[in-house]
This record gives sequence, structure tokens and C-alpha cells, in this order.
Amino acid sequence: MLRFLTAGESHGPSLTAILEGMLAGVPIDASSLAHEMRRRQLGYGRGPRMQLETDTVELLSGVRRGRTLGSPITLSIKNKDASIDRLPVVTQPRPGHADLAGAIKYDHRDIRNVLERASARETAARVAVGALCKQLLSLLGVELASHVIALGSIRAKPVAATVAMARKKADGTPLRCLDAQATKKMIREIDRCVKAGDTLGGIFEVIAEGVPPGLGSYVHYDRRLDAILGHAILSIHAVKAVEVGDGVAAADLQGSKVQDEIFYAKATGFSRSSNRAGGFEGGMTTGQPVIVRGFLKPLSTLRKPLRSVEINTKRAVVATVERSDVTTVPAAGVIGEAMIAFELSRAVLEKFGGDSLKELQRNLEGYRRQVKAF
Ligand code: EPS
Repeated sequence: MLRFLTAGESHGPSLTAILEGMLAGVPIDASSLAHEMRRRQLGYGRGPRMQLETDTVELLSGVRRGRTLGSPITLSIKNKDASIDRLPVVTQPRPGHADLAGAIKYDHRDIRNVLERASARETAARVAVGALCKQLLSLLGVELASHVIALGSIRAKPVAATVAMARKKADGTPLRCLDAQATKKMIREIDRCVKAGDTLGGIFEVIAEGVPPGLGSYVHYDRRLDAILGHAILSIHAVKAVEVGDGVAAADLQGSKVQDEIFYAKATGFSRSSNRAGGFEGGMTTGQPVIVRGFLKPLSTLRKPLRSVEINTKRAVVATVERSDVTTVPAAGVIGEAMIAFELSRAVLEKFGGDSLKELQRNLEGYRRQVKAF
């Protein structure tokens, strides 16, 4: 079974991930790994920490001469800002962050002991893991991308985006958004928030193409892959809601406007003229693109802090001000890709099995032939 753990504090010596269950023989491309790490650090509205760090991944085990060995893969990212032992005590919890609930739960009188691990810096390790999963998926014909569809109340023009569109037109723009007009407005909104000491949330969309039909299952609640992807997206810092396909809009509509009708042609097999279901029916992939959206609340570290309570004296104060970002929605999309890549890789390995890339590819090809002949 494919699984991973991460370890490390935001200002500790390093972040580490161990990826276990990766097949042997997968070629690892160091430059695409570095590219994914860089993508997570970009985006208008990021804080000064992103200028400080270069997020370089060292592969400390499980890879030899550019190929996976089948043994656990250790990924390590050194923090340049490793000031954890010099940082001041924090006793004024930020509303919306893990600060107060974490301090109560672990009986910490210094909230720094909570925020160091609760920080979204941990997602650098997830993106490193996801980058390896993306490389595996790419060898199986599965490609992923993401783009920003809203920042605060500003929405991009709705578009049926593809992986190619997102990679070509969204990546490299300041907010990883396909709508240039909306991007201008989003930038102005971020500038306003910088001045006001406030923060912004938004929505990202992850697209995965080439996913074989039949991953996940309808037979048990915990085998429904759309629910598993929902969990993966909700686990990203500041994400408070998740949508599969047109799920939110569908709640307002009649069934005839929501379901994707089924067609058949001898040459091309089964097809649909729409993909409102976002690539899932009955908790299983349909073979259409997987479309999942993550909704982020605004970040909880405000330069103009909100009211809070000092945890020792119980006096009314304002929350601690930590260095932070105004918005991280573009980065959250990259993290979303990583999480979806990991879960799709896990689902692929669960269904098709194998210990080497060769074995998995053979099993998957056989299944793809079987599906074509259905
Ligand atoms: C982050 C690193 C952090 C924050 C941010 C994400 O660095 P620092 O706390 O030193 O500025 O910029 O963390 C949060 C938004 C948060 O709420 O914890 C990163 O690497 O992504």
C-alpha cells in the first residue's frame, strides 16, 4: 500500500517525508521535482518567507541512479530559516489558526509549540511526495494540473479547463488563473488587503486526465474514491470546503440538467457529452477527467490582528502577528495536485498492484484492453 508521513517544524532544521510502497524502476526526474517545489512557492500575495527559502529536495533513500528501488523513499528539504529555538514565546492565539485548540489539547503554554507544526510550511513535504506520484502517473498516461478560479469574491470566467490549458495559460501568471481580466482585479484586491492588513481566500480547481475508469468502488463508504479525494483536499491548510465536478451548482438543479447522458459509437466506445459529475459516478472514476475544487478561507494571520485572550492572564488582547502571506490560493492548487496525485497513485496501485513499474504497466494495459472491449 502506498502511504507517506511527513515530519518537521516550520522553522526547524528541515522537513522530511517518507514515501512507502512506491514501485521499483520508476525514473525520477530531478528537474520536474524542483519545478513542482518552485511552483508551490510562487503566486502574488505570498509572504517574505518564500523569498528566503529555495525548497530544494534531497533524496536520502529509496532512489539509486535516478530510479526508485522499491524501498522507502526519504525526501528532505532544509529550512534556511531554522530559527525555532530563538523565536519568542507566543501566548496570544490567532482566531482561525490551530493556536488555541492546539495549546489546550497538548497542554502547551507556548503556542509556538503548536504553530510550528500546524504551519502550512508542512505542505512543501507533501508537494515533494506528490511530485514523485505525478511522475509515476505520467508514465501511466495520467496528467494533472490546477488553476485558480476565484480569489476572494472575484471569480474567473467559467471555463471547461483542460490540463494543457492550465499548464500553458495559468502557470507562469501571477495568480495561476486562466482569466487575465479577473487576474488584474485579483491583484488589485490583494494590494488593497496588503494595505488593510487583511487576508484573502479563494477557490482552486485540480484536473486529472487519462484516469482509467473503475478506480474506487461503490461497495463501501471508505472505498468511494471521490470521498477519499475530498478528505485529501480538506486536509490542506485553510481549505474549508471541497467540490467534485459541478456538485455545488447541482444542488439547485433538476436531475435532467445534472446527469451526464451516455452515448455509444463502435469506433470510440462509450462517451458523454458533458462532465458535470467531475469524473465520478458511484464513488468510482468514469474515465472522464477528474475535477475537484478546494475552497480556502482567508488565512488567519492578520497584520491588523483580531481580538483574542492571553492564555495565562486571561486578559483581552489582540492576536499575535506572525510573518505570513496575504493569500496562498495559487500555491494551494499545487498542493491540491500533489494530494490528488498521491491518492490516484494509491488507488491505481491498489487496483493493479505490482512491485515494479513494468508489472504495473502490464496489468494496467491488460485492464485498458478489457475496458475497450466491453
Ligand atoms: C509557509 C511558510 C510560513 C508561512 C505560511 C506558509 O512561513 P513563516 O511562518 O516563516 O512566514 O509563510 O504559513 C501559513 C500561512 C500559516 O498559517 O502557517 C510555506 O512554506 O508555505
